[in-house]
Amino acid sequence: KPTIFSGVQPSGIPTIGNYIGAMRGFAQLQDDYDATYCIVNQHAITVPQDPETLRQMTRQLAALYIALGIDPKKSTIFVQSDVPAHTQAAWIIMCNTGIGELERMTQYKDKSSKQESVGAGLLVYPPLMVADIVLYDAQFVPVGDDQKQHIELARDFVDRFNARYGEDTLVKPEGIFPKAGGRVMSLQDPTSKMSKSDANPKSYISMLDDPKVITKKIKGAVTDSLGIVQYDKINQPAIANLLEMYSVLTDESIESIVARYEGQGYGNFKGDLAEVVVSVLEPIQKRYEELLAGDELDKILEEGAIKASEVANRTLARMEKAIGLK
Ligand code: AQP
Repeated sequence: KPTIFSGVQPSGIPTIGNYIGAMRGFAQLQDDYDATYCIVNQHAITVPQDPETLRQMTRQLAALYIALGIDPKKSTIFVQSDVPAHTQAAWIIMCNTGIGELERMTQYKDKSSKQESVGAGLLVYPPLMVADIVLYDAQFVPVGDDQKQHIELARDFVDRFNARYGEDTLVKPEGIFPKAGGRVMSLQDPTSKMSKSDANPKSYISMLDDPKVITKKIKGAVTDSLGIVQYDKINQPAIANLLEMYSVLTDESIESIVARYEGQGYGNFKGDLAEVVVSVLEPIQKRYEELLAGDELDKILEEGAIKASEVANRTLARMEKAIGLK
C-alpha cells in the first residue's frame, strides 16, 4: 500500500475548515493507504500555549481523530512529542535548509506578524514538518491548500538531500489537496482563512461547538448587501465561502444549491447550512464524548507511539548514516 502522513496542531479545537480541508479525508484514506496520523504538539508550541490547555487539547484532538473514524487497528495515531526522532531529524533538516527559504514562507510571515515576540520555532516550523513526513517514508500528504508551500519546500528538500547524500535516502512526498474546500474562509472576514487559533470565536465553527452555537455563528456570518444567493467569489466572497461549505458537506453542486435559493434572501440559506453542519458534526461529537470519558484513548496513543517510533527511528538512522553522524 502507498504511504501517507498527516497531522493537525492541538493549537485549538479543529474547525470545520480543518475538517473539510484535511481531516474529513483521514478516515476515507486509511483503507487504501498505509496511514500515519499525528497530533503535532511540537508544532503548536511555535506560538505561546498554556501548558494545561495544550495537554488537554492534545488528548481532545486524539479523541476527535478516532471519533472521525480513524481506526487505530488500520492506521497509526500518535503524539509527536512521544517520538523524539521528529526533533532529531528536524535538526538535520534545519542544517540543510537556507534561512531565506524559510523566511519566504507565507505562514511564517502571517504568524510572525501577529506575535509580539517571534520565537525561532516559528521560522523552523517547515523543517519539523519535513521531518514528520520523511520519517514515515510518506509518498502522499493530505492537507489543505494553506500547506502547499510547505509541501513544496519538503519536495525541494528531499531532492537536495538525496542529491547530496545518496539518491535512496529519503522518499519524495506529494500533497493531496481537496478538489473543493481546500481553503475555508473566516465567517467574519472572507479574505482571511478560517483558523482554530483565531482570537474571535465567531470567525470559526469548532468541531465541538454545540448545535445552537453553530446556528448562531452561521446566522451571524458576515455577508454583503446584495441579498442574492449566487456564486461570485469576487463580489460576494462571504456567500461564496458558505456555498462552498454547503456543497462539499452535502456533495450537491453549487449550481443546484443556488437554484434552490433563487428569489430568497440569506436567512433560509444560512439556516439550512447550519442544519447541514450540525448533521455532520453531531455524530462525531457523540463518539468524541464517549472516548474522552473512557481510558482506551491513552492505550491507543501509547501503542501508536511505539509503532511510529519503530518506523521513524529506522529512517533517522538512515539519515544519520548518510550524513556521517553514524
Ligand atoms: N481554513 C482552512 N480550510 C481548509 N483547510 C484548512 N486547514 C487549516 N485551515 C484550513 C488544514 O487543516 C490541517 C491542519 O491544520 P494545522 O493544525 O496543521 O494548522 P494550520 O494549517 O495553521 O490550521 P489553523 O486552523 O489555521 O491552525 P492555527 O490557527 O493553529 O494556525 C492542515 O492540513 C491545513 O491545511
